[in-house]
Amino acid sequence: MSLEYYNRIEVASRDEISTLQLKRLKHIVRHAYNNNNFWKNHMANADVHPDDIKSLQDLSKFPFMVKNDFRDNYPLKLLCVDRRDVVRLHGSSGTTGKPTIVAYTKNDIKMWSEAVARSLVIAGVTPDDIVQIAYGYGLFTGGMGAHYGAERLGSIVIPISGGMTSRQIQTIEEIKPNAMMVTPSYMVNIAEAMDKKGMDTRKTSIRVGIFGAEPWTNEMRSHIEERFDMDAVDIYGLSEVVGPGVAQESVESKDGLTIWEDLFYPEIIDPETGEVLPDGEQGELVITTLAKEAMPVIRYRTGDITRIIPGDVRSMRRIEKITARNDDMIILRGVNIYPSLLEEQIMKVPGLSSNYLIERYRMGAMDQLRIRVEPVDEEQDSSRMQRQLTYNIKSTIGASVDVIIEPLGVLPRSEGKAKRVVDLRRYN
Ligand code: DLL
Repeated sequence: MSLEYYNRIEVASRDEISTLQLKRLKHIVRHAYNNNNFWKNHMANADVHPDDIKSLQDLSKFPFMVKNDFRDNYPLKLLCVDRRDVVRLHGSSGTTGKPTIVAYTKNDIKMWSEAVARSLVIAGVTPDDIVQIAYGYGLFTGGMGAHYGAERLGSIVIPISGGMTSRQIQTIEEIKPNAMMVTPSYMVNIAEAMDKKGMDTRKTSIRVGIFGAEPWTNEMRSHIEERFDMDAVDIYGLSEVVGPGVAQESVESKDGLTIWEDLFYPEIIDPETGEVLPDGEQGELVITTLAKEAMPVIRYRTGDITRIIPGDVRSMRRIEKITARNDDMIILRGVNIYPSLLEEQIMKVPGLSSNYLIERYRMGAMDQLRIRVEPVDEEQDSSRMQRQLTYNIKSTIGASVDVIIEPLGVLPRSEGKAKRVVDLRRYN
């Protein structure tokens, strides 16, 4: 354990951590029940009461909370504190219907900033570093969340936000950041723009990239690390819980993300039955906030698929890298396909870039899948890459998909969360 910690609890004994978790859990469940009607009814309907929490395991008797509970209680009906104590709102734009809003007290912002500061420490960032934050600022939690955490750590923050790619590059060139916080897809976009300008991406000052807000594979990690000659680590979070910084991969192991268990209590459930699964088994991540005042969540179903694994650089447990969500699985003629499995195969074909788009469409009564992908440059042999990718997908995933090698520059470039899957079925 060579990394210095931010807060002593990160390296405390397991006993000490669980004692603190239980104390906080009792408090948060009572806080929600006493101060908000949604929570009172939610618990009453499931026939449970705050007094039922005698051990951490008792949490499994409590009902789940889902994203729709946020939509149904939009904007502020989930508030568990006086409105005067709220200092900030964030939210998601809501691709389907109503947006969601989350609220924070001063203490919530402090807690969240600490979670991000801890995350930066295990990512290898120090107070002496300059951190360029290219997550979007605004209602999205990425920019402001990263910002407050990096400031809390004492680094120099460049709040550049997402977009303005040439300004990003100029800043990298002239202000020489040591760390970059950005979505992995936007980092690839920045690399491409630097190539176009004839700049050497391997010669920047950036030592580490803290990438998240969207799924990305280990193949993508190798690609980015190679391209920039830097370390690429994973940061996880979600707005309903707090934003970025719920869990973070360490630069030492790059193998699973330490979850800040004194603040966020993780469970893994079977998504079909709701049953809690033991550590090590794969299922849906469910989170209970242990220290959030304004809008605590109790057993929030994240939709993200992972497993819990033991701690390494900290006493706190880790979650495995999240490469799939419950709702992004594509079932193609009986074969289950996650977009990340396709990304893995694309990145393994020499000559293909990470600019790809998966299109679902219908031919007759049959669902079909098409992968459109660009080569790294015009020198590549398209028919070789087309054959190789089609064959690899068929032999590893077992599905027949159409592969189209596109000319350079036709696919959309990401400046934030990349949209990798497009559903065209209603147009066919
Ligand atoms: O994306 C918060 C965030 C900002 C995390 C910046 C990391 C960095 P939402 O917009 O609410 O919040 O989206 C949350 O994004 O449930 C996951 O499905 C996905 N996600 C976030 N981080 C990762 C990651 C922010 N590291 C949803 N790997 C989550 C895979 C991720 N998926």
